[in-house]
Amino acid sequence: MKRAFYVTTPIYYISGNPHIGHAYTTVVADVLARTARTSGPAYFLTGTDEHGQKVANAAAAAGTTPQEWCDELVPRWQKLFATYHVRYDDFIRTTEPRHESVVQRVFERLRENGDVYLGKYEGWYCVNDETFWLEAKLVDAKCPTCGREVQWISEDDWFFRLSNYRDRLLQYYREHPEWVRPKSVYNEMMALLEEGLEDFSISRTNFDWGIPIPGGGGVIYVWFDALLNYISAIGWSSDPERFAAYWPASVQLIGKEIARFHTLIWPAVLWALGEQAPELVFAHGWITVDGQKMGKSLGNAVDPFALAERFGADSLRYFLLREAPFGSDFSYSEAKIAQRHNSDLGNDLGNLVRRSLSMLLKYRDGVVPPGDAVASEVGAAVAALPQRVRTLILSLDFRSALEAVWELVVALNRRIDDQKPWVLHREERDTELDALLYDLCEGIRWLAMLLHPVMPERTAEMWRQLGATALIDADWDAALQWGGLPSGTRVTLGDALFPRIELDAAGS
Ligand code: ME8
Repeated sequence: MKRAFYVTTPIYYISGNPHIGHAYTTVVADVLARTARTSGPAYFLTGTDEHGQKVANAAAAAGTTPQEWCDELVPRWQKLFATYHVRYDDFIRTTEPRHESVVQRVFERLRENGDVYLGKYEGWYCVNDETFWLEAKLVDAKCPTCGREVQWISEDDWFFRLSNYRDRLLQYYREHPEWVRPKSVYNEMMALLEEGLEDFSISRTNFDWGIPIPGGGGVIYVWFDALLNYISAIGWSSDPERFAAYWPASVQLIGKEIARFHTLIWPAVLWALGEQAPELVFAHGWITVDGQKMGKSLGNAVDPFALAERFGADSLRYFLLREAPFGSDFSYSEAKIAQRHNSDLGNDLGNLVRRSLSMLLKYRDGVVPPGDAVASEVGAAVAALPQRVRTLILSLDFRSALEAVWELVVALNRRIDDQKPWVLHREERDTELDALLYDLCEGIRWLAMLLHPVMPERTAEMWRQLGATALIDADWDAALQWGGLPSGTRVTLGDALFPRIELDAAGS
């Protein structure tokens, strides 16, 4: 079996409603998986993190059991992803037996080989982040990440021998300087490694909403449980052939606040199991509002459903990938979304499609004329574009990838302005007009395919208006040869692809 491009998102806590930050990481993973599929197999996993005190507290506050609470909330996440046209291959819930059995097996395996041992835990714990903190890391005696009160915990716990893996981690970081990106996060993790790593507790006895420790003695710490979703979903220990087709993951996407778990603890756990570390962990930046991370806890979360209704999910997907270099924080505002929508999508792309198809209807009854693929200058200029776009996307430089695609949008618009089809028509220069109209339609076909991973729904509409009958998500190398659109194809003009959104109404 050819090894698939395996991409994951964090699994989300279902302690409240999803917000646009959750859509962000998942959309990025979707774009990666869809792009990888243009040249081979891909597998995309997302899901929900359902155990732990935070979810148990949310359920208690709602007067329900944790399981009922989770069952009620999971569909909201699934609806969010459907609204944003996300096509995952698997959605894992940590309360599913297929996951729980793997976590227990891992625990037993590590207890047998001595990586897990019984000790006494005393220390500070933040329930909101489900994280233990050293006293020295607290800020004003509060959690350094979310600023909430921490609680003192003292109990007999099972520990994971993380300290044993420090040297191997250091060596791995030095030999693989690109395995954690962006560089700022790599450097931060390297600094933590140099300070030293302590063993950490992986069991809890003061509440019971979690996976039971085999043989009794409490439940497994939610983070230890959660990280294992990335391998339980693909058949670790139950389906070795399937597991080998996917692991190690190609890209694990996370927000930067959970880098410590994914780039220090996670590789060590994998090594303890005799497995490889993922190829890349990319810890992206935050969507911020007034300089603060958007989140449930700060009460500044934006409802992703309302947003999709207002701007269109595909415009938001485009905005999220185009607005800032991937990795950095970026501030969110409706005015900025409207600006991207109106300018890049409406004026550049939408108008190109509209102008081209209207001219084809006017001058050629909506039927694509024969072109001259060999002599086409645009065709020659864009021959290497698909490969370039794919490489940029798979190296997570979404912004540059979109800029590269826009070179084609700009080139086609410029050809209309320079060659003035209405003049060609008036002067009856039919061969030139045919060649131009053909290139415009073929260019639109290319744009629809190249932008399909980013805007799956709007590009499908472009495809429909173009009258294209082949598959829009076909292998790029085979389908993106200039001249691929058959002459004789009949186009139809539909509604505007990106109807203008007034800035005032969008809160500018
Ligand atoms: O941490 N900007 O779950 P979580 C960008 N269950 N991305 C954001 C964001 C923002 N303002 N807010 C959230 C957990 N995210 C654990 C993970 S994994 C084994 C367990 C995204 O519900 C981002 O990907 O708090 C972040 O890491 C994730 O949601 C956190 O989701």
